[in-house]
Amino acid sequence: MKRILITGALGQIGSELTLKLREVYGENQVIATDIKKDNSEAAQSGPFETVDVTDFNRMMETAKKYKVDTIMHLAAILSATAEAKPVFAWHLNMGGLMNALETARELKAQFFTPSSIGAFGPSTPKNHTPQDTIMRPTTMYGVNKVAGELLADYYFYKYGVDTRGLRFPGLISNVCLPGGGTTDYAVEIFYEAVKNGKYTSYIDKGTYLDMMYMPDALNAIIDLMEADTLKFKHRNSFNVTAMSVAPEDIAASIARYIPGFEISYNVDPVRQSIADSWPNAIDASAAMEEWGFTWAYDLDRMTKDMIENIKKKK
Ligand code: NAD
Ligand code: AKB
Repeated sequence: MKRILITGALGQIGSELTLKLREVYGENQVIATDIKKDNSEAAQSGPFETVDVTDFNRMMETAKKYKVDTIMHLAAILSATAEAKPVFAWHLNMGGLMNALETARELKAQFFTPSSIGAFGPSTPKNHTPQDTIMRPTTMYGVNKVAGELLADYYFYKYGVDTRGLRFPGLISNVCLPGGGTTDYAVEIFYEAVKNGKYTSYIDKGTYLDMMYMPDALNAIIDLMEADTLKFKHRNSFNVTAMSVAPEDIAASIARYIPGFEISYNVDPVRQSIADSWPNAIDASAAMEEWGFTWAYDLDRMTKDMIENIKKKK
């Protein structure tokens, strides 16, 4: 049975991943950590420790205390915040990752960290973006993600750490709101649709980006970590996606469930230029072939579920 330490466990992914892993492996097997503590279920439903990932000694002490054999490193700042604070982003995203990898090396733990479609850049092929392709991102977040993928590969080749990763698209969810990302609009739009029946998008119409619903993202993490490595040609990180959509596609899907829903645009130049530097639609065939990646939610199925869940919270 795995014993897993999660960093950044109270964020958009961690708040749901912690609960899912506790369901699968048992509540005491999953140690949630974050720089802050709150009243969320992830912080309350099993072991929780306050850990700042830039503090190596604290991370190591916590990992040893619970004798963990798996580290899932989520703590990071996302694309828009990283663009506003590039030096801080380097310090947190790269320093935190190095500390987490060193902890995994010393404890001989399996290791997961997410990369992102943000690892690609304007010279990357925009459509059917291959698994192995040009990666020259023009954002600090993208630079961190490419460097992170290479560093995780290095820890595998040099030290034999079982590192694995996914290049996530924008993740859409309804438990913890995202913060500081470029794709956050694709979550906000659902909350505003339920609350006000309209949404002003900071990303322009016609901007296609990959997206995925959180339940599919959580299953992808577990499937990847449980996968037999026999068929692996890659490790860090696999392209995964469930849909390629523009704001008007999400709006049209919402209008099927909330008649009269309206979208308007007030484009934020910073986040728009980040979005424009990312692919329209990535190719996830390596993940499908090497460990059986699959997904359940297309746009309409996700929209229905998002709206039902957000309405329940009202
Ligand atoms: P998030 O911003 O929602 O959560 C990050 C968490 O890290 C927060 O709970 C925050 O308190 C914590 N944190 C910040 N600084 C910390 C520190 N110094 N020490 C410990 N914890 C700290 O982020 P998320 O969306 O859950 O993303 C998690 C990972 O997944 C990141 O690496 C991100 O780049 C990646 N990712 C996310 C998405 C997405 O759409 N959410 C897409 C692609 C990749
Ligand atoms: C962001 O927009 O920064 C994230 C991501 C796609 O990595 N959601």
